[in-house]
Amino acid sequence: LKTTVVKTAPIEGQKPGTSGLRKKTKEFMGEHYLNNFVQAAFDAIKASGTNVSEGSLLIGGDGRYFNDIAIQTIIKMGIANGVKRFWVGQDGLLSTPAVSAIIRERGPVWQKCFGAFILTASHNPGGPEEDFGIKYNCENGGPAPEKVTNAIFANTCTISSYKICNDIPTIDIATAGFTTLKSDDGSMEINVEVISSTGSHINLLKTTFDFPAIKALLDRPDFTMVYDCMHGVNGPYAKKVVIDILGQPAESCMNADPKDDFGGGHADPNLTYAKELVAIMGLDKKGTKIDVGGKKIPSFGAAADGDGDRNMILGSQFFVSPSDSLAVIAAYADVIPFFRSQGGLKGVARSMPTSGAVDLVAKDLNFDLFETPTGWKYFGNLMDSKAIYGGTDYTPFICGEESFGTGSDHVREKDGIWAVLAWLSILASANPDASKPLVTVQDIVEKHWAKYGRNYYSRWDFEGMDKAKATSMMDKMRADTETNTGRTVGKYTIAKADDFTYVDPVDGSVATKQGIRFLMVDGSRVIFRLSGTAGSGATVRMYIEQYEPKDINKVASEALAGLIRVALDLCDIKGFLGTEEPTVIT
Ligand code: VG1
Ligand code: CO
Repeated sequence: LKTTVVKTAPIEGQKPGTSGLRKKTKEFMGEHYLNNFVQAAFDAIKASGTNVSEGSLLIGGDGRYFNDIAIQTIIKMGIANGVKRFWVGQDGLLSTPAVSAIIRERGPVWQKCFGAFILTASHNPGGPEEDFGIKYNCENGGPAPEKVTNAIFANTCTISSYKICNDIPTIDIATAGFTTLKSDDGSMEINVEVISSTGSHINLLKTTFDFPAIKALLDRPDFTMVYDCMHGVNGPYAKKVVIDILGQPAESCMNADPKDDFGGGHADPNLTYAKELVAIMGLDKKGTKIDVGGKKIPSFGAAADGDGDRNMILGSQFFVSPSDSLAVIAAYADVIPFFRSQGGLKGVARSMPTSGAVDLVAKDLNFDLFETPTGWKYFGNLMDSKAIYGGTDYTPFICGEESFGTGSDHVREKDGIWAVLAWLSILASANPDASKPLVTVQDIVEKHWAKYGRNYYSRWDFEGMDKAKATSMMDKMRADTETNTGRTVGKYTIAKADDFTYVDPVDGSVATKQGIRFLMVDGSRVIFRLSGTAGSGATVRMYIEQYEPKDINKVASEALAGLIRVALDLCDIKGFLGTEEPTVIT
């Protein structure tokens, strides 16, 4: 167990984004690239007061290309940095929500887990020519907060060497069990435990939901479901739950074998990339109905991303927008035992660009409501407000983002399969009598709109843009916020233009420059951000929202057409980037 100190130099651009560091796989495989980042992380973890020799370090990933090699590297560097106990997901596989569940289940009771490295670039494509990523989660099971990611980044800018223990054999991560490594003189012992990828997470889901009620729904002869795992890490979890536990036919899960390039696809659950599922559900990429030529359309469809934390929910020929999904789940929280048993839902939160549909539910049902910047790391403090900070108790808690992320305080990450089970719970509660016609996903959403009104919503992504030009476009809007406030554009008057700043109500930390907002007098919103997950280049995100209290049955793209025109003019994307054609619309 000899530690080698390897000389290195800072590598530019190792700043973690919205959710970890993501780059081209080839860049990650370059000399010292992963090592520098991992050493920077260990140094930041130690500087924050953690004694890494006392706890366990969890490691796993979404199975993308380079996952296995990266895991071995992190073990070798972990040993050299003083870590004595490792837990590794079997075959190197762990979904992001499973990581959170494992830290929270095993961490407190057994060999305290101080954190986890998750090897994933989430919804970005994988493979040697595509993206790789790494993120660090803390002992509460949630993504490292900004002060930790900033410290990691600062370390990557000054690093001059890293420590690695090169004389250990490659650890077998394919078989569950222990590997013990001893130093020559026997004075030091290292344990690597390969653990079940699915066990902790599925145990938690079983106590969160009423599985027998969900099974009764799924067993109805008029109900079928299909869950597209898009060859990401979600497959083993979906199969265990849907096929093994809930007893559904094998066809209920598709693309459920994890592949290191996600089968060449783009494991991002939206109408554009989950093409195969979307067609099975009788829709096109705009969410409009298509002719399926007499084929039977399943009653319920869902998809997951590469690391299993995102979800898309579909009914038969019906798309549920993520913002609406969040609002509906919050409205029906009481049908889920996890919430009911704790006296009912108390708090809800959404990221700033997510539509205000959930706000209406919060107001109606008296939940505490929070608006946070994009990214899951901001929700954690709210959920831990009492437990860790001795503040107000906002739990039980539901949170979500427009980007197909939904979750609750059962873990500290968004959780794709949780959202699927939440929807199945809602459907089960709406269908107590199997002899009556099925109340569908569409019925539930339309009933919700009829009660609360509808927040028409769309996100336009412009991917692969020139970074400098995209930045100038954002800078221009930022500089113009004052002059834009009060201006009338088309039929909209801008009540306020600003750059979103978040002050964390729990610890007072401030996050600035979180998105340019145009808040219209009639309550409509137009928002612009640059993505913090793009592996290369820049992605401009344009979010458009318009509320209609009564007129709820329009096609979203038509309802929003006027506001979209205004949005394109406000940013002048044509002038800056030479296009008005988005690459993806969600
Ligand atoms: C995107 C989404 C954001 C999400 C993040 C991580 O970030 O917009 O809502 O939390 O991805 O999701 P950005 O900065 O590219 O807009 V995941 O499933 O990729 O970890
Ligand atoms: Co993800």
